[in-house]
Amino acid sequence: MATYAIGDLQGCLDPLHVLLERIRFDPATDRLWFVGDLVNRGPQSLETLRFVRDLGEKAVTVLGNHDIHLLGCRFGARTPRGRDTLEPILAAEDGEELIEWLRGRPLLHHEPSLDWTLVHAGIHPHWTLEQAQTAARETEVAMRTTPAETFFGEIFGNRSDHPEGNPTPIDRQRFAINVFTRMRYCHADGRLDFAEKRPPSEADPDLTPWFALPDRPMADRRIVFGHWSTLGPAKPRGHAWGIDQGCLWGHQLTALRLDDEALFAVDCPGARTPRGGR
Ligand SMILES: [Mn+2]
Repeated sequence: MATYAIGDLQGCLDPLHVLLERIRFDPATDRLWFVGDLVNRGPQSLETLRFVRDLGEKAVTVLGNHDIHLLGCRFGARTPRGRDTLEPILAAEDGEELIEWLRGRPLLHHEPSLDWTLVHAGIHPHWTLEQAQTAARETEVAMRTTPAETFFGEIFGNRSDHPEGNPTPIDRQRFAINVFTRMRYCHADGRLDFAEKRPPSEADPDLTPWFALPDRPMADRRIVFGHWSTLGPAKPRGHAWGIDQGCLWGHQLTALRLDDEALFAVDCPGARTPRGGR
């Protein structure tokens, strides 16, 4: 029995099938953890969503920014953009079931027996595991129980960018979503940056990758994340593994076996050409 974390799919289902063959995935005993961004930009968003949903308890998925964008589009808070490939989901006969399933996914998953934590983008460098879990649970409950038009009407945007200074529950929840699904770099005081997407070697020197800020309470805990296809090779940075290897962009789809940190990768045909960086 093994648990594999799988990188960002973004609607690329064929490479996932090739990867599952490569790791000889056995649904009877193995488990899959998806880092989120199941949908958007790639060619098979609807089919990917159905496939992962149908894995049931054999899979864990956390929400990514593209998944939240899809929910925002469904509930009237966002408009699909030019390169989006979300229309087939919104138009599908089972679209509502898929949307409700997605809306029930967590922002953070922690498995004590493995001592691994799964998130899409990262965990705020000031947070302990317990603080991160509290922020995630509060936001997940609000996402499921607040009227969807209200919740998704409020949670987008950059205005919650610091762990302090979020006076209301919705400000805290917007900050949590920005941390768990969008963060790459932070300022020295822990404030989030939303603009820089380049690799650390080329980035604004005033910015630090979230996992490299000093005195991070979770520095010795194992975290697996996606979202950052320009970060460089899949490897542990501290104990944080970034495994988005840019499947959508014609690079690779990766699986990290959490039990022994063995890495598996398959080449991807490339659904999109980068425009101004990934
Ligand atoms: Mn992402």
